[in-house]
Amino acid sequence: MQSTAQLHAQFGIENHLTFEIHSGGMVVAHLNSGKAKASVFLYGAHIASFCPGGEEEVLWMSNHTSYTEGKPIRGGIPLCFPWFGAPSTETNFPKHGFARLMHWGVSQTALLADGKVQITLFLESSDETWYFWPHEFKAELTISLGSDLHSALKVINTGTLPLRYSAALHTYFKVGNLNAIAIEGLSGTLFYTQGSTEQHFQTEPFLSIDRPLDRCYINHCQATLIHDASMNRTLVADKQGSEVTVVWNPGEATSRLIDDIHPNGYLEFVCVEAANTYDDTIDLDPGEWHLTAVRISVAQ
Ligand code: TA6
Repeated sequence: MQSTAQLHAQFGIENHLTFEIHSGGMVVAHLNSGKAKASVFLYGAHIASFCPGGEEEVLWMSNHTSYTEGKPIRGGIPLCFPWFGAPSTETNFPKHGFARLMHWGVSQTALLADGKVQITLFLESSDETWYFWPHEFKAELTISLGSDLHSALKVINTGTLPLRYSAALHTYFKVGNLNAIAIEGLSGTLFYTQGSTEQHFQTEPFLSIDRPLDRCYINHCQATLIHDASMNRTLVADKQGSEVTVVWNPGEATSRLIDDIHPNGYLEFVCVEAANTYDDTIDLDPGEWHLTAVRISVAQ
């Protein structure tokens, strides 16, 4: 692992990109495009903050997340790879894959001609990943920050055999009051409820969340808009390379059982996730790659 001094020397960009050690001991990169700020932990390639100029924070972070290795960070954008949900092999393997529990390296940073600040983090197959998943791969997360935040996960099959994976950019959007939001963009779409194989169809133009919800919308490629009346703003998640959108909020009872969600924290977020799962699980032949991306913005 590189020290923050080494990272600064090799990848720092004056006034735009700095590295520091977070109070929990993890390295965090701070991006500033002049139009927005964002932070990403190298542990898990975990985006923890996105704040467009003049706006409040867009991503929710739990006050109770521990920032300790071996435990996923709660909030922001956890990166689920190479499986989404429960492991299909060993039941003691981590839920949502191992990528969010590993240190990622930095491979490049740039200040682009259009003023965007970019950082690419990477994770490659190693003895540690082979223990969980016997495949040769390289995963890269490229974050580009202008006035919006673009996050793109590229997975490359670097081996000689085919591989299959599922993934998600598991975004926790910060909302003023869960009960006062209306989610647009899911109407006319089939969905599964977590743990069930029964399909449902959403007819309502807007989804309100007045109960625990864990849905996987399938064949869904369009943008999702979160209208938040209490914060007087609309958040937009527009994605590429993902045909499943997961919408999740645990509700009060389940959230009380999740030790790293602070009391009543469930009222402050909704997860809208760009996923590759169900029929959109990704198969890669040797040398092939796939990109899953989401652009997050505040509607003007
Ligand atoms: O994406 C929804 C989901 O799979 C839910 O079922 C819920 O468990 C959530 O992810 C959070 O998972 P985590 O492992 O981060 O607690």
